[in-house]
Order: sequence, then structure tokens, then C-alpha cells
Amino acid sequence: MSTPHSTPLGVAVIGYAFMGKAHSAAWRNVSAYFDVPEVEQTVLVGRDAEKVAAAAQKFGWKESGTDWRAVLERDDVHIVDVCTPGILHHEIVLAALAAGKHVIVEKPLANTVAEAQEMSDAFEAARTNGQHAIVNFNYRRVPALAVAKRLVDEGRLGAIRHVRISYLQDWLSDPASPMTWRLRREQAGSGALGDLGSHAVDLVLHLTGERIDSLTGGVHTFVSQRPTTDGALEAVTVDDAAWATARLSGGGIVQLEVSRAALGKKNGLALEIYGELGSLSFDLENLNELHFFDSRDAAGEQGFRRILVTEAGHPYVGNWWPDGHIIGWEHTFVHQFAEFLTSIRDGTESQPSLADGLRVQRALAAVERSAAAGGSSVTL
Ligand code: SOE
Repeated sequence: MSTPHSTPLGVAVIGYAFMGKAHSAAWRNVSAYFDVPEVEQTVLVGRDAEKVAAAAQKFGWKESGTDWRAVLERDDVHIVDVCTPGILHHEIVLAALAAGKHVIVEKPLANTVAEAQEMSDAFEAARTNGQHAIVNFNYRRVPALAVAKRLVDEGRLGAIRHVRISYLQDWLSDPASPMTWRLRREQAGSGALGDLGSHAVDLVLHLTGERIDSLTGGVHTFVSQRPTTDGALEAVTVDDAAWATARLSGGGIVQLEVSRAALGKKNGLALEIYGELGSLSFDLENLNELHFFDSRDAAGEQGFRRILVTEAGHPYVGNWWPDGHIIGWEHTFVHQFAEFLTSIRDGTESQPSLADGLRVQRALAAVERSAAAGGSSVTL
């Protein structure tokens, strides 16, 4: 039985690779920046005892473990956060819900519709117990996309006519890129379709607030075999790319395209929504910006305006930095400290040095001296 309001809420993350790392950073920061119940990074779980212990220490977890079932029995774990390959989502989520835990699960929810249905049904029962569960469609929480949602909900776009969304990556462009669990149907469920298409479909449904009533679509695999670690070739059993043309319940048309073989695109999520009254466009490569066209602007002054979504009134960003300080700004501090700690470890000179600070100071003082001298030239 969960204890939803006891604090701190103990968290267990299952999986310590890319998503485990990203979720760890989020758990580490969330209570420091947002007014939310206190959380505790109780335990990080993975299959390899040594590797998960090292990751736990690095990412700030109190403990590590290799047995997710044992973790579900603990009273000090209230939230179970599933960052495993898709093949384990169904089993772990059902068990976590049965154990009374709140659940976060990475996208896509499951490898099959049947699994997803069972998980969703299990949650319907668990919610009466006060439990909570989410699928981590994290792009909904990009501030610019939250503003997009607000504009659509306020009717600023009017009826939606077109949605164009593409999510393109290129890490599978090279046929020599090795086999991974993401390329095995039994482990991942599907390829770019589930991995990237799940985000794209969720954004379309979330932002428009409509249903997809019908669609035509396709999938394609460009490279059908890939090298394994021992040099053999293994068949790729998922798609490299997928696409669909869909009709929304309100009559709009959706064009959706996802690929992990779009050379040059590293993590390109682009979205355009065209409505009867206004239009929006967004590109994750410029995630602090939203472009908005309002047909009610004065004639002769119309055009897409760039909204820099960094102000206190915008969703989420006020909890980070003052107006105008983009998200991503905080990473420069981490980078600075990483350089500093590296130089301490390596015995190299730390920079920017105090001498650099002095140079700057001299230049500033020279400006004042020049100003005092009526703008005449001064030497440093
Ligand atoms: C890999 O393609 C991946 O990490 C996805 O699994 C994530 O959901 C996406 O946000 C970034 O790319």
C-alpha cells in the first residue's frame, strides 16, 4: 500500500543507461527548483552489480541493487521509475502498481497494444488506492511547447487544419552502426516508430486536444543486418523510419515522419500547426523559441513572431532563472565546474584564471578613466 503523502518520497529508478542518467539528474534537481514534495534518491537498480553501483554513486543515489522485485517490497520506496528497455515495462509496471507504488515509465508505454491495455487497466484499479502513474512524454514539458498548448487551448489558432511533425535522428545512417536492443523487435517493440513516433503522436494529440480517427502509414528498414559485438551480423527486426498521414477528429490533416537514418539530424524534432486563425512552429534545436503567426495582427504587420519563452509568466521557466535566461544556461555552470575539477585532478592550470579576471578588471577601469577624461584614449 502506498503512502502517497509521506515525505520524503523514496524513489527507485530501474535502469542506469541514458534514460537512467537523465532521470537521475531530474530527481536530483526537482525539489531544489520546484515547490514539490521532497524526494529521496533511494535506490538505483540495474542488472550489472558493479556498473549500477558505480552509476549510483555518480548520480547521487543512496544505494544500488540488482533485484527490482526486492525493491518493490521496500516501504521506503514510494515511486518506481522504469527506464528499462520496453520488454520489461509491462512486467515491472504491473508489479509496481500491485505493490502500491506510484509509477513513472519511459515511452513507449509498452511493446504491444495488449500489454499497454493491461497496464492501463491495472492503473485504473490502482488509482482508487491513491496511486499515480505517468508515461514520460517529456517533450510536453518543454516550456515553448507548453505555451503552444496554451495558445491552442485559448483558441488563438482556431480550428486546426494542418499539423506537420517530424522527429529525425541519424545514429542508424551508417550500416556499420552496431546492433543494440533498440533494433530487436522482441526487446523494443518497434524501431523509430515506437522510439520517436511515440513522442510525435503524443505531441499531436496533446497539443491539438483531438483524436486521430484514421490514418495511412508505412515503415521501412534501410539496413536489414548489423554487426554484433563479436563481429557477426544480426538481422534488424524493427523499422529505421516510419510515416503517417492522419485525420484529426476536428477535420485537420497530420503529416508525421520519424527516422533514425536521416543523416545530419541528431535529435531534430520539428513541429508546425496551422489553424484557421493562427499558426505555430517549433524546433527542438532552438527549444527556447516558439514562432506564432496571428491572423488578427494588423494588416501590413503580420508575420511569424519569435517568442523567447524565458519569462516568469511562461510555464516552468520562472522556477529556473530570471527572465531571458534560457534553459540550458544552467549547464554552463556544470561545465565550468567540470573544467575546474578536472584541472585540480590533472594538476593543470585552472581557467578562467584570476589573471584573466584582472585583465577584465583593468579594461573596465580604463573605460571609467576614459569616461572621466571626456572620452579620450587611455592605455591599459
Ligand atoms: C533515442 O532515439 C532517444 O533517446 C529516444 O529514446 C528518446 O525518447 C528521445 O528523447 C531522444 O532519443
